Amino acid sequence: FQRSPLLRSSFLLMKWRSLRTFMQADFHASMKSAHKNVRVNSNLQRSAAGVALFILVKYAIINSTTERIKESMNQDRLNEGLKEAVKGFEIEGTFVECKPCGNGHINDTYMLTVEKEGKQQRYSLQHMNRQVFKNPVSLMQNILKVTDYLKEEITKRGGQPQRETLDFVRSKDGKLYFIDSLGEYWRAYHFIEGAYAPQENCSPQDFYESAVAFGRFQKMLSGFPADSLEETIAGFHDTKARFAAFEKAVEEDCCQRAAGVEEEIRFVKERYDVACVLGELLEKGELPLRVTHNDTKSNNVLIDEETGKGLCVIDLDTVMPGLAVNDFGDSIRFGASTAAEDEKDLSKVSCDLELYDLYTKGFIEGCGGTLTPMEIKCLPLGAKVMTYECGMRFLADYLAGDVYFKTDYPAHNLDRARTQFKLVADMEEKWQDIEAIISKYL
Ligand code: ADP
Ligand code: GN1
Ligand code: MG
Repeated sequence: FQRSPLLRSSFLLMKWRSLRTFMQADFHASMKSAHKNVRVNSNLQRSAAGVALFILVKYAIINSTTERIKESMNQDRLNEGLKEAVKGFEIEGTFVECKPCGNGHINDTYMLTVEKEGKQQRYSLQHMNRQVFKNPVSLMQNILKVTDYLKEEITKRGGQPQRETLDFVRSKDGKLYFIDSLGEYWRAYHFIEGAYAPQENCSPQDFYESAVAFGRFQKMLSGFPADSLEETIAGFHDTKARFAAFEKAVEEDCCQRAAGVEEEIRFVKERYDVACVLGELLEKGELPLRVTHNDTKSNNVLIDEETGKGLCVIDLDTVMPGLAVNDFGDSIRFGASTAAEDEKDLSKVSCDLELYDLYTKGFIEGCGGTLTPMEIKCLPLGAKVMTYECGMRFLADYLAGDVYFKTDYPAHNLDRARTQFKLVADMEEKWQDIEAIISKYL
């Protein structure tokens, strides 16, 4: 399969996706019944279990082969596009290397190095996910408007606009993006040197600095005309709409996975009020609509290696009108957890209140007085809603057959959903302590 393009394309024609979905559902169902069977103490049933296990092993082999073919086909396409994209931008110098960078769930990011006049220069090169971002052109225009505005604000504050916000490299035909021969969209930014993106297990100090940076980002954009931005993903943090999409995924149950996750489905459904609460406060005018980042994981901030301070907020695909409490909340969801987003051992997952406190302090400082008392009061709600929403999105994607988030194994989205629900439950238990933290800042 690896060597024969003919065999690979014929597999593609067989619609590998539906084949895989069918086999996965069948695989899980057979696994369950095989488990039940081996417990029964009759010879006949034992041999039936043997046959079932034999079929299972066969399915497993075909299943993983199909998965590998899918991955290698996608990888081949991506690599081809990458080669074209490297040549598609206004980048001078001789090619040195281009390697994957970061661990986002949506786009594919690379660090490109070229050499010019004996000096190495780096760029961040990104392949946009068209399934998720339906209109990459208006998305790129959003980012240009926001970064142009930020450059002015940074200059006014005496900062360094080239390092403190993203800076596009144009394509050879002067555009903000490059389209490869397969119609895939790519973009390039100047690489911000001497900085790093803190991951989920980062130091408390880096977490705090990320909070200051996201807060400052919010403050700097407080005068930006929100209505000039396109919505890059419709209803991105409309948790009520996410709930409806989740219910649809449960009803359709296209991979027959729902029966195995009844407890998780119940967890989501019992908390419909969590899905509605922020939308209602927004409608009543109790929370203001602002220009927000909407994807505030700590690895979307760069920390300056020399000063240790938050330098630049990156990953601007979802900058849109939104709620400040959601920006706060998404950071808490990711960074105040004691375990990774996909930790399998749920006993390791909880919400660390010291990190919670530290982030609250940094975010409020960074916002520099722009948050209303009601926004500060609602910060814990933002954390709970974002965690609940993210868990619901992971679970909906698991039920839909892993079509949105990148996954490394079949139950990856389910593992992610479970950590989020564990965090929500933990926040509920610690609610009084969390409110005590917030009251210090009111
Ligand atoms: P993703 O959608 O893959 O999360 P990001 O824009 O967050 O994409 O980039 C992924 C990682 O690449 C970041 O965490 C950061 O380490 C690095 N990175 C991206 N752009 C730049 C840049 N302009 N300068 C320096 N590092 C960058
Ligand atoms: C995605 O692309 P990345 O990894 O920064 C997702 C976020 C989720 C996050 C969960 C556009 O972010 O909304 O919170 O995964 N981004 C999009 O880790 O859907
Ligand atoms: Mg990112």
